[in-house]
Amino acid sequence: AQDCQVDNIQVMQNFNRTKYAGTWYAVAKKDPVGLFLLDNIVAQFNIAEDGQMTATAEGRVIILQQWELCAHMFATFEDTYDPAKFKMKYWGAAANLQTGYDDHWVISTDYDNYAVHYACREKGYDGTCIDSYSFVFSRHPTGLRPEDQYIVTQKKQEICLLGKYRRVQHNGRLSLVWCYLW
Ligand code: DAO
Repeated sequence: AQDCQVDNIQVMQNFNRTKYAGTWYAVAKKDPVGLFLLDNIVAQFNIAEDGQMTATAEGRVIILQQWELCAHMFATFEDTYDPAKFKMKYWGAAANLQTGYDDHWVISTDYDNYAVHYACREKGYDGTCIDSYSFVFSRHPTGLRPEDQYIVTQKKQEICLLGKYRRVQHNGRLSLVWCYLW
């Protein structure tokens, strides 16, 4: 059982950022308050020669309640005492996109197929999270392999978000060309 205390959440043991690098497709997402990225979300993690992790991401967003566009996002990661816990500074290529400074925790990954990410933006007085978001990433845009589903479900439960995810579509609504036009 889990007590849902943010401080007690178990993250990936011996996290290896080099193996984590590369392209990940978001296949499920638990949204934060004021959600931003809607679907066709693809993140690319890079490790510099000095070990610094950065990322670029794109996804479909709606801004000002009606304008649909492709968000090009950039992120830099600060290391913490735990190799699987980062602080992520992010901003958009266009000024009207979201900026922020969030946790970026890698809960579990096999590096080759799936990854479960978690960020708590606001903790309540009782130590549980009152505004979180989480991505389930896959190396494959088609989704998780059946053999990865059990562990991902376990991890969703451990971070107290089981049943709170929606599926993230990859329907080319955000094709490279469409994205490039922005
Ligand atoms: O979509 O509502 C939301 C929250 C996500 C905001 C951060 C996105 C930009 C950086 C993505 C890097 C990889 C996770």
